[in-house]
This record gives sequence, C-alpha cells and structure tokens, in this order.
Amino acid sequence: MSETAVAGNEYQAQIDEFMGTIKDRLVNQPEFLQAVEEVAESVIPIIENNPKYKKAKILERLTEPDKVFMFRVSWVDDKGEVQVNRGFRIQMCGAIGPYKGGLRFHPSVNLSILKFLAFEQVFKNALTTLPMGGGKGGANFDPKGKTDNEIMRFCQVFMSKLAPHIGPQTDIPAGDIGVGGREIGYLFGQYKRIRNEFTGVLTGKGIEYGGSLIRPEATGYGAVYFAQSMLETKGDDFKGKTVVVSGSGNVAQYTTEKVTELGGKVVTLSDSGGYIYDKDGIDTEKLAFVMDLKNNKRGRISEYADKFGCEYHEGKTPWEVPCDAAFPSATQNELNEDDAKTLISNGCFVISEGANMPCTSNAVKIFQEARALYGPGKAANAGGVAVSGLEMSQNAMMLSWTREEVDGKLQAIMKNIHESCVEHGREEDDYVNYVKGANIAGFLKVADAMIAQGVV
Ligand code: NDP
Ligand code: 2IT
Repeated sequence: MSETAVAGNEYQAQIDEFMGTIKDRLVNQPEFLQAVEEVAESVIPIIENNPKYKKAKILERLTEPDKVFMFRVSWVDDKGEVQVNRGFRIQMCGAIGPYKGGLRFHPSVNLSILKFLAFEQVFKNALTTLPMGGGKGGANFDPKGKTDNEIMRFCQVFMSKLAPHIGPQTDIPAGDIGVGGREIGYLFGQYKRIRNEFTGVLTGKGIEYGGSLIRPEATGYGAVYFAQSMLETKGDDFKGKTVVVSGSGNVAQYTTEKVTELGGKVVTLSDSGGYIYDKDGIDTEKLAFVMDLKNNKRGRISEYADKFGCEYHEGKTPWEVPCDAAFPSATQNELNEDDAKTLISNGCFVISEGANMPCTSNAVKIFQEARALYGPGKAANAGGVAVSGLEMSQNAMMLSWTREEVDGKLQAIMKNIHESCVEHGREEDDYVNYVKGANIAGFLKVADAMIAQGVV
C-alpha cells in the first residue's frame, strides 16, 4: 500500500473532523469545499505532527478569506438597455505579499468558484518563491457576443467599483477566463483615470504600457516546462509524443506552441461547443489560424475543422482521443473519473493541468493509482502568476527584461516548483505525489509567515 493510502487512513478522522467544521456553513460552495478537502488531506498529517500549526489554527484561518468584496456592476449596452452584473474580489491570504490573482468574466462566476480559485492561488503563489499573497475576482458577465464598446463600458464600471480595494502594494489583479489583454487595457485605463497614477496595479498589461514580455505565453509554456520536468524523472521528453489539449484560449494556445516546439504533436483543441481532432497535428501555421480566430475574430473552434477538414466532435471533450500526454486547459471539473480511466487505458501517462482544478477528485485518484505523472494546477500552471510577479518587479524597477531573460527566469521557477513537489511528495515506492508535494510546500511557507506575524 502506498504512503498516501496509509496516511489517508491514519488521519482520516482528523480530516473528516476538520471538514465537518466548515461543511455546514459552506453547503452552497461545492468547488471551494473540493479545493479545501484536497489541501486538508495533504496538510493535516503535517499539522497533526506540528503542534505550532494546530495551536495557531492555520488551516481554519486559511479557509476564511481575509476580505470579500461583492458589488453591483450596472452598465448600458449598445441598444441602450441597462444591464446588471455582480462583481467580486476575494482577498484570501496576504501573509507572504500583497494579494495577487486573476479576474474571471464568465456567466458561471459565483462566490464558490472564486473562493476555490483564490484558495488555490495562495498555495500556487507561495510555490513560485515570489512574495505574493492569494486573491481572485471577476464577474458573472458573459463577454461572448459583446462589442468592443460594451466590453470597455463594462470594464470601466467594474474598475470604478474595484479600485478602492486594490493597489500596487495591496492587491494586483490580472487575467483569467474571459479577461485577456483587451480587458486588462480597459481596466488599467479606468484605474489611471480614477486615481491619477500610473502604477503596476494590474499585470498582463500590454507591452507598450508596462507589460512583461512572455506574460501571454507564461501559463502555457510553464505547464509544458513542468511536464518536461516530470518526464525527465523517467529519462523521457516530448519528442514524438501525441498530446491532447482542451480549451483554445490563452493557456491552450501557448501550451500547443511549446509542445510543438519541443517535438510533440498536439492533436486536439476545444471550446464550450466541442473539440477538434486533427490527426496530422496543429502546426505553427494552423496555430496562427487558431490565435486569430480566438483572439481577434472571437469565433468558434468548429471553424478550424471547416478550414482544415478535420474531425469536429460537438458537445464532447477530447479525453477519448488516444495520447501520451494530456493538458486540461479550459475550466474546473472538465475531466471526470470516466475520462481519466479512458485516458489511462489509452496509454496516457502525463497529465499537466493548465487550468485550475480541471480534474475531479475521483479523476485525480485514478491518475495516482495508475502511477501516472500528474501535475496539479497549483504547481503546473504557476508560470502565469510567476511572470505576473516578474512584471511587478520590472514595474517597480521601471525597466524591462528581454524575452530570453524572462523565459529563463520562468524556466528556473518551474524547475524549482517541480523540485519542491518532489521533495515533499515522494512516496515510499518512489512515486511522486505532486498534489501532496505542492500542497505541503505551499502550506509550510504560508503557515510559517502567518505564525511570525501573530494572530491578525
Ligand atoms: P480563456 O478565456 O483565454 O480561454 C478559456 C477556454 O476555455 C476557452 O476555449 C473556453 O471556451 C473554454 N471554457 C471556459 N469555460 C468553459 C466551460 N465552462 N466549459 C467548456 N469550455 C470552457 O482563458 P484562459 O486560457 O486564460 O484560462 C483557461 C484556464 O486556465 C482556466 O481554468 C484558468 O483559471 C486557468 N489559468 C489561466 C491563467 C492565465 O494566465 N490566463 C493562469 C493559470 C491558470 P469558450 O470560449 O467556448 O467559453
Ligand atoms: O490562475 C492564475 O494563476 C491566473 N489566472 C493568473 C494570475 C495572475 O495574477 O497572473
């Protein structure tokens, strides 16, 4: 039996007891509970063996946000009709630096989803080795089908409401689903108008006004670098590997670019409508089409199949396609237990999460039982926020680094995260449980900082 299984059994009563204390008041927050339970399973054995963490009630404090802001965003659409949305910012934990994390604009956005994302961000940011606390925000706004002017008006009202609560030393938002370069530009412009100051209050900015080179590429590249490190533990690499990617947004695009550069073949991309399966591989030219389709024309991935004459599977996810490696890069819980079984039985042995919590808890168990190389989002997709941290450094110093410098630092950070996971996640049979490793490494840094700063 593996160490996880033994530890899981040994501390199950304490895990259940802890989850029992928070479950009752969080019945309506399933995603948040899912994220907390996974961390609790990893860190409760540490807490039980270190009375200082227990006495300081670190896990109890980490699962209650520092602050939550919720606000109305009313704006007028192009037809002159009044629209009302709900905006949020969760400031989860500021023990190791100012709150840092993305903004998501998607109709599904609610308190549970943003709290799970903010909670994950706390551990992820700690793993990067940069001084950043954890936060997340967004709105239940659907950017699909909106004109540029509507997006701008929405962003301006959203920022008017958010501005009092953020700042370059307080809380630094960035992009996430539905928030890319265009939205960050409008949000930045409005912050500057209200505050009359030009500061690094947001990351993911355009290169002309304080952005960092490699920030757009960082999450996807980082997820591939992380997978590369996992492969290296087996003396393997991406050459000749068949790779399945979900999503077709920022993370999926640059994952595809880096896998291709390293000699792998990406055969799928998806969006909420379905997935395309291109057996010949999505080469540089085809990827350029996807980037134009998604980032400029804001079209559907099915148009790829029309253009290049490949298969399109409406309403389906790409996990049924045989592959060596999978990069879930769309959204939470997009890969379930059955998908995991299918992937494993088709020979997939590397899973690197570009998205946040894309695999259900049962899917993760299937991967780990099969002893696959499984990199959880808080480790594998940390490259995005890491380069956001590097953007903050460049803004503070009022200079900008070259592509090579930033990419070099990103690679070093991803290697370091991989090493931390190995250090804290190695099982008795030498299998690396990257979930356990990432959770423990992130937790220890944040917990020690909290203890040092007293009960605040
Ligand atoms: P984008 O908005 O650029 O792209 C999102 C992609 O995911 C689109 O293809 C979208 O399809 C698809 N998608 C979104 N929601 C759903 C859904 N409910 N069902 C099916 N497909 C869906 O976002 P990003 O690429 O930036 O983000 C993707 C994931 O990566 C998210 O989980 C995010 O939290 C995570 N992440 C992002 C980072 C970043 O720096 N951007 C950093 C770390 C993690 P459609 O257009 O049809 O909605
Ligand atoms: O989930 C994430 O790490 C992000 N969306 C990026 C956060 C950031 O501050 O760059």
